[in-house]
Amino acid sequence: MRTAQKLNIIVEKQVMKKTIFITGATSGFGKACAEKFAQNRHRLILTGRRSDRLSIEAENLLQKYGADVLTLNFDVRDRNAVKIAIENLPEEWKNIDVLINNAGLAAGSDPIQDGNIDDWEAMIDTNVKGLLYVTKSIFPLLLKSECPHIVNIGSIAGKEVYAKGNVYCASKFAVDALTRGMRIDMLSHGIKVSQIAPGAAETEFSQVRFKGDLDAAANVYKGFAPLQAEDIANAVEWVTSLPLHVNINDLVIMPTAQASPGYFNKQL
Ligand code: NDP
Ligand code: 8X3
Repeated sequence: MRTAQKLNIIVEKQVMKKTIFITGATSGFGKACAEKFAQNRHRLILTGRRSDRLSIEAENLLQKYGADVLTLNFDVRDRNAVKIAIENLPEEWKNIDVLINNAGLAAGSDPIQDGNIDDWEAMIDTNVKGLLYVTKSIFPLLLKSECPHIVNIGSIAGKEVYAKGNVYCASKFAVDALTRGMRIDMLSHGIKVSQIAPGAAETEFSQVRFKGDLDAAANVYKGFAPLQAEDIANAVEWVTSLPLHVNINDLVIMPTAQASPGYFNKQL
């Protein structure tokens, strides 16, 4: 039997307890991933800007699953804050197996000619530059892992553009390109790099996009069954639990009632 095969079998048998670093864990997909991984007894580093939510979540996961959770409070747009937070991780948290680059947002929904420049900057700085800052800082810590893996949360918006999606779509096209580029550059380090690209999912995403207009947000999901955060957490869990020699490069997940951005089977 070849060494790689033997190693696979050993790792699979051990049902490894991994350390999982999740950005944007205060809501939506990131929070659902935290719950899923805590349930499966992994160690978690949860990050986000809303420290009150992080504390409540860590306590909740401890009570429910006895989960070992560290919380880090930073804005992914702040490159120094990202670097300092990760450099100053306690020694026992410096072996990271899985990075889930999830923090992100859409801000606004306007034709590009009417676009708000602050919105553009928020999306590019968070979805693209934030992902880069976190990845660069976490990379050396992944090298100590026996099963290093980066999962980028892209979007169907990174596959096809839609009306008024312009800059958000561009930022997610960038995530798609960066995922492919990372996979090539990190190949020789044995790091798996995957992208999960969801369609419409009911989280706080649309509340953020429409800046707290709850009616506009609810309207997005009217008349069909959107994805739920747990659906994406289940996919992330599956992608990160495959044998060492198997990588899912790209997983596009849509609600059954959505064919592509803008094409829905709505029962209104
Ligand atoms: P939510 O708004 O529910 O969650 C977004 C998370 O990102 C929050 O935890 C938020 O934390 C964090 N975040 C946002 N900006 C920053 C920042 N500057 N620094 C640190 N953390 C930040 O949305 P989703 O769960 O839906 O979104 C998660 C990812 O999935 C995003 O990348 C989004 O683009 C993508 N996506 C969403 C889809 C959907 O339809 N919902 C479909 C396809 C992809 P906090 O505010 O506390 O900092
Ligand atoms: C979020 C999904 O279709 O609103 O990335 O862009 S969509």
